[in-house]
Amino acid sequence: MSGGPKFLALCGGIGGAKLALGLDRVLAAGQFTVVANTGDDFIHLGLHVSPDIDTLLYTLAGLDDPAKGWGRRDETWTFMKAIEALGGESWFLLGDGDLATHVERTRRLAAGETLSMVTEAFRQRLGIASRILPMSDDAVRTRVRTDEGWLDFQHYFVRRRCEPRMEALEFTGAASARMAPAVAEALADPMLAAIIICPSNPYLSVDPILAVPEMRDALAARSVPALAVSPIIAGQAVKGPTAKVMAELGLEPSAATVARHYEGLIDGFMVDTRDADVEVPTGMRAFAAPTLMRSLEDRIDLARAVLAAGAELAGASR
Ligand code: FO1
Repeated sequence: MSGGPKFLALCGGIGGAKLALGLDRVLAAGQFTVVANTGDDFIHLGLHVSPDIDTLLYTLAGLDDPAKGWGRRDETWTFMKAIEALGGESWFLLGDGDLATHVERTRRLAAGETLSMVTEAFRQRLGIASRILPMSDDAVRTRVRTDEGWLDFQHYFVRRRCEPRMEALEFTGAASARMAPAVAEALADPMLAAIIICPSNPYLSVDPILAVPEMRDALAARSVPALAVSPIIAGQAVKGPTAKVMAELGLEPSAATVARHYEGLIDGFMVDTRDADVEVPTGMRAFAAPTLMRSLEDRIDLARAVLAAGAELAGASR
């Protein structure tokens, strides 16, 4: 375990996990903790599925499927084919290896473990150096109001492929949810040097984390620099529906809009070099670096740029 400075990241799934991997690779064991969105969690086929936690587990363990961005690489689909043949629900794809994660998580939760305990056990078994924590052990569920009515998150995102027009978002259970105990400890750690908001969807993936009152309060009252990385590059989302969601919510899909969204919660905003002229709210500093992460080197380079920006912000506030 390192006695050096510590870093905490807030993260959704695919896009955010790329930066989390870069940070995991450049920081020593014990220096990096990543807090995962659990608003996407749901019970499917009787199993507790935690998509963003699993994307982080698989990505940091080198088990991820880089093509899909979710699930495991070299996956087989015997279970899916069998359940389809029986007329069961087959819209949400659970690979055979991935299925083991959900079965074992569900068993442990039923035996009384918290989601934090289960995630920690999996992290250790998979040999991951950085800590992965759910934002809360209480159930927070993202729901989407659309022109077809209210939809649970995975029904909107996967079953309906984000096609219905989004009108509003709700994070059921967030108002009374407590942040996970280890998240509180990590935030109170005197060695904490910076908080990083990964380039995840601000509305679908980061807002559920910030909807937990203690999380938002901790960020608003931070005593270390916080910085976010824009998931929007030159008005476009790298992957996923961020730009579509922003347009439907009446927001201009731009890095500047994301910066305004995090006003009061961050001190620094990292944009792609193409957006280097971004306008950020007063009191926030903009940084620019190549943020498109295609290779492991890109992930590591961005992680280093983010850490350097955090150090600059800390230096400036001293
Ligand atoms: N995303 C899809 O687009 N289609 C799927 O069938 C699907 C299955 C799936 C299974 C396990 C898992 O952990 C994630 C899965 N995802 C799937 C991804 C996921 O639901 C979303 O990308 C996230 O919730 C958004 O961060």
